[in-house]
Amino acid sequence: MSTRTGRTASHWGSYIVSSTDDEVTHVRPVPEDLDPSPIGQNYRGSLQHRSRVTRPAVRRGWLEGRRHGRGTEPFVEVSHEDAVALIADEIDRVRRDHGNEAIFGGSYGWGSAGRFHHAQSQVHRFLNAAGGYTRSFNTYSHAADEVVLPHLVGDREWFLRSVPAWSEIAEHTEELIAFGGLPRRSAQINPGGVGSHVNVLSQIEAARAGVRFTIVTPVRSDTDAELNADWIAVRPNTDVALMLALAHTILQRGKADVDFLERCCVGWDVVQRELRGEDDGVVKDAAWASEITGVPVTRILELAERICSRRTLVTVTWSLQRQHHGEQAYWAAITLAAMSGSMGKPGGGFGSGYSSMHNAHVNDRLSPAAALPQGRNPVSTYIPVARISDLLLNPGASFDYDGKRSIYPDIRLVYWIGGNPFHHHQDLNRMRQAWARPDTIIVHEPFWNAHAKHADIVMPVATSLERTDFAIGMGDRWLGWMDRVAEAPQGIVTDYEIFAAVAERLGCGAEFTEGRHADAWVAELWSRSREKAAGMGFDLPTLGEFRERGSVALDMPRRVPSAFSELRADPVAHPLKTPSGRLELYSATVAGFGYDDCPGWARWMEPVEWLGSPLAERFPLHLVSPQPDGKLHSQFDHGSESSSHKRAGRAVMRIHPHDAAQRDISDGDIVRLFNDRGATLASASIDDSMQPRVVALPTGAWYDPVDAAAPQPLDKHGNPNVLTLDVGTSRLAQGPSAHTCLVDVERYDGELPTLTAFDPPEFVPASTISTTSYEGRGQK
Ligand SMILES: Nc1nc2c(c(=O)[nH]1)N[C@H]1C(S)=C(S)[C@@H](COP(=O)(O)OP(=O)(O)OC[C@H]3O[C@@H](n4cnc5c(=O)[nH]c(N)nc54)[C@H](O)[C@@H]3O)O[C@H]1N2
Ligand SMILES: Nc1nc2c(c(=O)[nH]1)N[C@H]1C(S)=C(S)[C@@H](COP(=O)(O)OP(=O)(O)OC[C@H]3O[C@@H](n4cnc5c(=O)[nH]c(N)nc54)[C@H](O)[C@@H]3O)O[C@H]1N2
Ligand SMILES: [Mo]
Repeated sequence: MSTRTGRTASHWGSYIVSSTDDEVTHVRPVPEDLDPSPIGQNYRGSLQHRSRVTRPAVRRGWLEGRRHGRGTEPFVEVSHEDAVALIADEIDRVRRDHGNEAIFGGSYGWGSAGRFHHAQSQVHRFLNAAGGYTRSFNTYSHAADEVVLPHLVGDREWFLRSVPAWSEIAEHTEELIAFGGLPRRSAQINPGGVGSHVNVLSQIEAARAGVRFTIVTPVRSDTDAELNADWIAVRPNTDVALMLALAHTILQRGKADVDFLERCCVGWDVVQRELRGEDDGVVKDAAWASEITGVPVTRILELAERICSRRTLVTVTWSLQRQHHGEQAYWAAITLAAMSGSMGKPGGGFGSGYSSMHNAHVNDRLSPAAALPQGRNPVSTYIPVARISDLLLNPGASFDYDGKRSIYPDIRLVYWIGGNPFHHHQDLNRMRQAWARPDTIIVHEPFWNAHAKHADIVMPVATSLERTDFAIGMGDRWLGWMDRVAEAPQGIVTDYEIFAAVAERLGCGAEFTEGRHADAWVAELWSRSREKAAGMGFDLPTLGEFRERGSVALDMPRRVPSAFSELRADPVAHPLKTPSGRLELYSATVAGFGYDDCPGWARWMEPVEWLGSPLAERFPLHLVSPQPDGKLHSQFDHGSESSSHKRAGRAVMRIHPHDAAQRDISDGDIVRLFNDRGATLASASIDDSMQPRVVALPTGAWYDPVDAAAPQPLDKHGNPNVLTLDVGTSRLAQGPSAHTCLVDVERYDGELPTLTAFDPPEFVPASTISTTSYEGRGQK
């Protein structure tokens, strides 16, 4: 029996992990973590779980030369060497016959923490060495805001860093109005790692210091109870109407901050015309918004009064822009903040993502981290990240994006590591059709999730617990060492080692590895990080000392003056990086694009689906699909913490008692959620913290179809993305619209199908392959 104890770091925190015979037995938070996340408990028993991919596997039909059959056919296990040869030869065939733009390497996903073994860095460096690939832009997290904010404020990164931090809020803010709430579960996560969780503690301190919190969301529990927040229940996807009515009320009462609006902004005239309805004949007053949002007129008037008479911070969660016309939520919130009188004053104005990610506005430190160099991608074709199904379904079609018009290339090969599109993408039944199009799909995965099961070539990989690395979370104070706390099962190597072998066969091995083994790269990146820190005037320990100590606190605060306080003080001396130098409440650039779904100023436009649309007669409930409590996305869904948030093995859907009673649904019943796009089973939780006619089903349950060959199979496990809508936020950003989705729910009285999400696929021996043998294909 061999036991080991060491440190690891993850997107959800750092832990001391013990293993016996290479399986995790104990997980303890590191001592410096003030509010550790239970998500780390998922590691226990996960490494040798039956869902582990243990050998390279190739879909039988692919070996027989067929494209169709993904997700339904058995796999043939092959040797590592044979798999490497199949991958290299297929990449070579595609780039020779179709050019490198026929390779999609956009490969979105969070992967694991660790500077060197970062999956996206690895795949992009590898594909660049192999001649390039079609890439993806922006994120699922905040694509719409990434594209729209630069038009309003110029430098988005700088602007988001300069919004009030929690310490400033505690001192100066009187009213914090949080559209989308401040869900405490989301703040467990920070990309690249988090040494100590302090976000929710900072929120509570602000509440104790007297900040009054108001959350505007369809889910009352979207906040820590200690904040004592007022709840304004809003119909999903209607926040813009509410914001405009608040703005209209402020305008009517003569309380708009005309000085700031006229000196520091452009477009105040357009905003007034919009609010007064001078062009469309619709006055955006409280009565108008009450009809749309379901918020009583008196509450709108009262909230408007507080906003313009007290030091107010208006915040929006990222979820508000993960919906149809998501650009407008940010635009309207900034417009409201600009009118409030608090913009550019301590603790006031606008900010986003306060609880969407741990370090948002609690930690903002400079990073000394050196990144793995990516090389150069000579291919220029791209997609906005959430247009993946459109790309595969419509080669040659044109699409709009931020003022440009581009063409979807014809993708023959998809190479995806460190992400799970069967987790993250909307309308999975549509995506499965798209998935049937390319010649070849190659995936590296530690576990047999749906992404692996729908691939042609699956390479098993070591998890972050089975390799050595170091983590530096975005903005974080702590640098964390990552020990190899277990050995990967026999024959399983890291992404890096797989790419090194494939690159070798493709003739670009030296370019990819530069002659270094993985651990030599870790040492190299650490020494480059030390140099970088030294250049900034900070000392980092040697690699040996770092490993010994396990973590290092590095205080390199990034001091950014408030974008808007400088602007307010002197807009000529401190212009924003916009065409006008001012805050563009009206953007001539965006207006000039001529998009009917994204005009050049904040506007309420009905989303394609919402509780006010005709479709609500057939599907009367709005589905929101928030982030899951017990895990990050789909990662370690087989773990104990994730399982503890399920019932009868299914994800839990929350529903208001009234909606449940109407449908004869009792707490704990298995229910079927459905619409025209698909259907899934979940366990019903009757919960009066839900707004009536809204149901919430978290993301993350591994997609588990009853009959994978059917066009619209029932998902057994509670994955909301079989129901969600796959349209761009608008022609401007083309972001995902996950939170725009109508459904209905019924009690499921049928026989409960057995869960197979965590079972490996069927394997058949290589001898059963007809036509082309895999040896033949591999040597082609
Ligand atoms: N309906 C709905 N859908 C959503 C959202 C929503 O709000 N509603 N939110 C969206 C958002 S914001 C995001 S960011 C996405 C997240 O979507 P993803 O980032 O795609 O989700 P993850 O589950 O984190 O995927 C990571 C995958 O990488 C694997 N992995 C981990 N480490 C490694 C490694 O070192 N090497 C390799 N090869 N693989 C590794 C894991 O096993 C897992 O399968 O989901 C989006 N989808
Ligand atoms: N535990 C955990 N934390 C996570 C993640 C995870 O997977 N697990 N993922 C991380 C990632 S990648 C991201 S991008 C962030 C995302 O962070 P967010 O976008 O902030 O998180 P969500 O859970 O998608 O949405 C937050 C809340 O918005 C509300 N909401 C939905 N639609 C509307 C609407 O139209 N109007 C209003 N007013 N409210 C609405 C929902 O009730 C939901 O609870 O979370 C991060 N944190
Ligand atoms: Mo995200």
